[in-house]
Amino acid sequence: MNMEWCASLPKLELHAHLNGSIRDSTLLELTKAFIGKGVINFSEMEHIIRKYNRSLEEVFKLFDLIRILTTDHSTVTRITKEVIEDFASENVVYLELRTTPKRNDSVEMSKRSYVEAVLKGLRSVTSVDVAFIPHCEDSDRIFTPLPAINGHVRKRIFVRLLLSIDRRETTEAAMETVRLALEMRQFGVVGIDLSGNPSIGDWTTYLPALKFAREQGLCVTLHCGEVPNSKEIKNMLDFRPQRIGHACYLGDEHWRQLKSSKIPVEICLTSNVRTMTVQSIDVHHFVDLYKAKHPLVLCTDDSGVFSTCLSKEYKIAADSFGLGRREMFELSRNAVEYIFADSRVKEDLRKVFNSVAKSME
Ligand code: 6MZ
Repeated sequence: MNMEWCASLPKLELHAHLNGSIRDSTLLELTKAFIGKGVINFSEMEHIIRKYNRSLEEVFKLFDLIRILTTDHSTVTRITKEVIEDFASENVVYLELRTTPKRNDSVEMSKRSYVEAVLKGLRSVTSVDVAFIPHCEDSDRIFTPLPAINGHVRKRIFVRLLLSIDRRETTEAAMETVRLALEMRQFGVVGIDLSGNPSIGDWTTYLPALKFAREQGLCVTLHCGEVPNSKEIKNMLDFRPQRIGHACYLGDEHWRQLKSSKIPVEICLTSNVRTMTVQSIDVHHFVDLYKAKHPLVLCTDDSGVFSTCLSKEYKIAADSFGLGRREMFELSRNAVEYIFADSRVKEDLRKVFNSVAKSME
């Protein structure tokens, strides 16, 4: 599949972690700024950043290092801005960006001020139009091309936020994140994600917070089956989240349950192959789910950490599974139905795809 075509296709990104999506150049620049402070070892950090295949455990070590580099408000704002620009530049028309609100007393950061720094990042994007405040979008605006300036049509992107609960947190900390998400709904927070090192913690710790989120009308997505843990996978599917991410270590019984539940799956091909949670791309469960017409969406997970982008994930899927342009277009279009934003946004996105479909005829 032609990479240019994959890049030009309108796409939706529903599984992207902010701190996993930092540009390599920014990460190295931030690392250099820490040289001599005795906090990190630059050559070790550079080696880890440039390493290709990493086990899941190594990936989480890298996240701990990244966390050290991105602990102040201005860096959070900067990386948010860059991540939005990068997704928009490859024609992502809707992005659900997830991030774990963090408290850092040394820089007077609370979970709330962390999210405010993310929002500042969204507001500071100038190279593309960013629509992130619900009910503020003019429904005609998003798909009607603006007049070209110097031959360039301004790109537009819808952005919504998911607040992540890290599996290292306590029940109370998870509750605080959910309460924050509820307060921040007016600024485009639409849901809660459970993520973090899947070998750590027991997900029932977060169940009270996840149930509360759902009762209050927030959508929930869970990292499910990144490691073999049959009981947890079953319990997560029983919970019936609005979406799940990964779904790598599901047994026959889980597959049956998943398929009958129709819970959409966020598929992260490169991430799964690089962290060896699937043996190789040709045995990836995408094929089984796709053939079963199960709701699924291609995502990057951590475009920075895994040196990928959404267009590349589409190309990999097309090349690995023998899908043509029509199938890839429909795959992208179907994702509209699985977003957490409201029906107005869905309607606008359907129009985007309808107008592109017409131009393809
Ligand atoms: C589980 C993951 C992840 O939240 O600091 N994260 N959790 N599985 C994965 N697959 C490889 N990739 C990223 O972004 C980084 C955080 O997202 C979660 C981890 O908790 C990581 O620390 P934020 O913006």
